[in-house]
Amino acid sequence: MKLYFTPGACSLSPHIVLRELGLPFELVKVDLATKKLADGADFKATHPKAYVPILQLDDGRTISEGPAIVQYLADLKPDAKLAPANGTFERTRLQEWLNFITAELHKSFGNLFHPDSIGEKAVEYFKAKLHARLGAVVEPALANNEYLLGAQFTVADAYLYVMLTWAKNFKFDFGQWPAITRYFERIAQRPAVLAAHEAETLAKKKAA
Ligand SMILES: N[C@@H](CCC(=O)N[C@@H](CS)C(=O)NCC(=O)O)C(=O)O
Repeated sequence: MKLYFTPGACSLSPHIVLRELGLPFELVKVDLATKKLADGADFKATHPKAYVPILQLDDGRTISEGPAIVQYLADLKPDAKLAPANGTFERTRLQEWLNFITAELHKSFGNLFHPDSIGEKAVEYFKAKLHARLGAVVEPALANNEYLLGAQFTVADAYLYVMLTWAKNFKFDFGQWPAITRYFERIAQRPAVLAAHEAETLAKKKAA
């Protein structure tokens, strides 16, 4: 499998999941500004969406959309329990979280990466929205739970963790969220997460 990724982007979520599962994979770096791969190839030829993450299977088929990719990966190794079994209530709960993260957090954070295009008012609007979602939804969900679904780390935690790395970079005040702080620190120490960060830092340093 190949994971098309950009260092520090939302593709870090499936990257972590691949490492958690111990699956063999190749990282292919994408320059999102030029939509080019490191060898100069056009990323649009891999997938018309031309955004990361894209997972390419060994038979050439591609999967886009982070929440779909991580569930596909988790189902390859059900014993690792990164996703509850399909058809169960718990699986629906996982999908509820994945959809919340993608629609309510990811897309609002996405806007913050383009302050010049959206303007100061919109930046303040999306920051306030994110603070509200994190404070009112995520913090209470983690107050008595190690992970979003309880005691088990799942693909939703890998995705939320990436959102929290962005919150850190945008200097959100974690002091107001003790449960989120403990959660973030716990996940940051997982060997798969450390290895993914190391690989992405290395890739970032390499010339495009
Ligand atoms: N709906 C997609 C969104 C992915 C996305 O927003 N990717 C960003 C990086 S975090 C990207 O590639 N942006 C470049 C672009 O939109 O052209 C998903 O959930 O996977």
